[in-house]
Amino acid sequence: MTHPSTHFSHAITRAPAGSVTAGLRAVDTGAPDLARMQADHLAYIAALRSTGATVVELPPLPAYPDALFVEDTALCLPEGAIIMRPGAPSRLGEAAEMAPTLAGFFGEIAWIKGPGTIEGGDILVTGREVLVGRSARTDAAGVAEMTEIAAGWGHQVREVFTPPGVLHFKTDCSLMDADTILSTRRLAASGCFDGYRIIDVAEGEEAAANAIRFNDLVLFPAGFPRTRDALLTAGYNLVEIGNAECAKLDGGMSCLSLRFTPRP
Ligand code: CIR
Repeated sequence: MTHPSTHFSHAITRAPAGSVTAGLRAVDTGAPDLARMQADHLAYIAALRSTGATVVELPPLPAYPDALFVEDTALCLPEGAIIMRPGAPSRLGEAAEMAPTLAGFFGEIAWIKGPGTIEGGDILVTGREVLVGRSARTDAAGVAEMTEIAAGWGHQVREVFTPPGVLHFKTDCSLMDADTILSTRRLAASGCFDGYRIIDVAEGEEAAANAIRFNDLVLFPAGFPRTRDALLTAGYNLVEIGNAECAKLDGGMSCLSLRFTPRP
């Protein structure tokens, strides 16, 4: 069944810049390999396009090493787009860079003005509500400002908490269909998904939790066979995308795109 939380006509991506080697990371496991990251990025875009969607590919932004992780710059809802206010100081300027592109698709553009901060990686839009996880990047004031805007557009927003040490709420979960969430056990244990159908990420494969449902496909990071098999058994169509280079910067499938359907 198609649903606005899983089915989209458009996506926006941004190509990685050479400066990506200076991207933020919690633990340094070595510099990402740009050529390999570019190849994975192209495979990701091809997978999005294979569903029939239009993908807008933005050029690299060398001044912002993390700018390929476009998801953090905005929240796209059917009624309009909300430009985020990233909590990482080095990423603050990325949001304004995204605004003109979104203005070409949405009549309504709202801005998080601050002083609070909020990043798109902390927001999961399900078939029922908008879940927003407080984290080291998303604070109470940022959640409150976003909530006021989204509520004005008719959305129910629920504040939850990202586990300590986890970058973003969606680092640990993904929407598979309007009522089904792929989640790590450590996040689901908080009870934040009670009432949803939960598919557990396999023990030891926590990095598989960040996937995206995009139209009839699930874009899934390569290298997590037990979680992949659980999703295949549950009946999802999967495409595996290499994520080893983005993972060095704590990035995953959701971070690499904004997904939306413009209102005619
Ligand atoms: C950062 O620390 O901001 C980037 N290196 C990774 C951002 C990942 N974005 C996401 O999970 N939405």
